[in-house]
Amino acid sequence: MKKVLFATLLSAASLSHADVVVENPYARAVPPGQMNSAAFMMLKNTDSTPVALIAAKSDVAKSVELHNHINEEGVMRMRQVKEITIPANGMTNLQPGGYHVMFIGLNRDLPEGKSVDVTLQFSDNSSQTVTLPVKKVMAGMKHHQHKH
Ligand SMILES: [Cu+2]
Repeated sequence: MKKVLFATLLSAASLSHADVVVENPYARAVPPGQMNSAAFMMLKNTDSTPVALIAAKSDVAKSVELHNHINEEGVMRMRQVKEITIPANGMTNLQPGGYHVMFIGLNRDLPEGKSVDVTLQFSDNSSQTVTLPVKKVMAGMKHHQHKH
């Protein structure tokens, strides 16, 4: 159903998404009551021109943003970014401590073992919906919380 709606919105655009390959996507499991979480994945660009992830959507959270971590004088802070570029014939890794898709205001709990659908929109007007397993994320995640 969602995909049909999306296809209508993008009717004039190419629906091909052969250029970007999404590998190993997952969402971070969080304890019940937690407001925010994040998703990570490897984005591979198989085309000879750069492309960018420009938006992400999901019904799992009230708002979904693209974020990066920036080290400011030794303190890791999250910043919203307009886009995440994937170089020509290259790859960009969304990982804990770096780029991520931020879920703000979770609409439901995210225990390990569940899954989340996220639609990724790219600068070439392509989009794709991926199903992310919810996993526990170990190292490096202390910095990820919105507590600073
Ligand atoms: Cu974030």
